[in-house]
Amino acid sequence: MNKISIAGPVWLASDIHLGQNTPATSEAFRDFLKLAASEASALLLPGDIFDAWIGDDVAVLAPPWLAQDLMAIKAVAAKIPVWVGRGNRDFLIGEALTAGLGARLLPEQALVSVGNHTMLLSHGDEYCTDDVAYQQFRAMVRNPAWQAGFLARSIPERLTMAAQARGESMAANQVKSSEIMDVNTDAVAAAILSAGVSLVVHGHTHRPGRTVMSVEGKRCERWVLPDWDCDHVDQGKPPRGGWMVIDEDGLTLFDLDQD
Ligand code: LP5
Ligand code: MN
Repeated sequence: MNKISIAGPVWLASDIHLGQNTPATSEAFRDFLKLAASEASALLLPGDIFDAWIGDDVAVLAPPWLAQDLMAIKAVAAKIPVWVGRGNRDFLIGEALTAGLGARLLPEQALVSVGNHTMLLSHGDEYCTDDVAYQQFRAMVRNPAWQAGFLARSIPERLTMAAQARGESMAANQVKSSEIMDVNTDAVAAAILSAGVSLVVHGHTHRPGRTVMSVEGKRCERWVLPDWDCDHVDQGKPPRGGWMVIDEDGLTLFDLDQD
């Protein structure tokens, strides 16, 4: 297991889902990054920073919205260590991007120690084992041969395929039960036992908060990071998002409007 030891305060955020049609979310994220640069000693972004990442080559001739967000991440990485992780929508992030940002690539699963808190950190989609259709999709797109074939296509072709996949995913999610789209407790317990920890942190499920569980008689905690969306106020959805701070006081979740 990959181990990362960092002095606090460490800030974490995931599931921002940055894209060209969500300027308010991008702006809120850039404000967050500025705050992190001045208040955190390190920043961890464990997945789904982007709504869809089709390959690191898009960063070379990035459209303005993306260039602005990448520059903002780069500016933080010039001040504090930044780890960028892959989620189910940006699993194609590679070392070319992280190197360009002056950041580091977060391993799929990492043991992160901050002071006396040691946690198993990942995006979290691997725990959704009841979602068989998703796990099949995941196995397909994580296959190196599939990835090489996809990356060999032109950028416009990849953009079209990504939009199609997003559309199909959203349609599929409409008819899935809420339980299926949450983590499977046994999968989390197995990961806890295998990593030898009592603390798990992840994103992906968009159900922020803390769950206490017992694993072979040991009290364990699972913390979930929030997702972000500041662009659907017109549909009656207030701006949403937030992050976690880990310091000597332990783990704390902050909402966007609480800073
Ligand atoms: O992302 P979210 O939160 O809406 O739902 C996820 C799971 N869905 C996904 C799929 C991604 O959203 C797709 C975007 C990837 C963009 C990257 C670019 C690479 C392009 C890939 C081209 C093939 O991760 C969803 C889970 C949910 O989380 C909760 O855990 O349920 O899983 C699904 O929706 C899977 C579906 O049930 C089945 C697969 C649908 C995709 C089909 C792809 C068709 C590709 C056509 C290309 C021509
Ligand atoms: Mn996700």
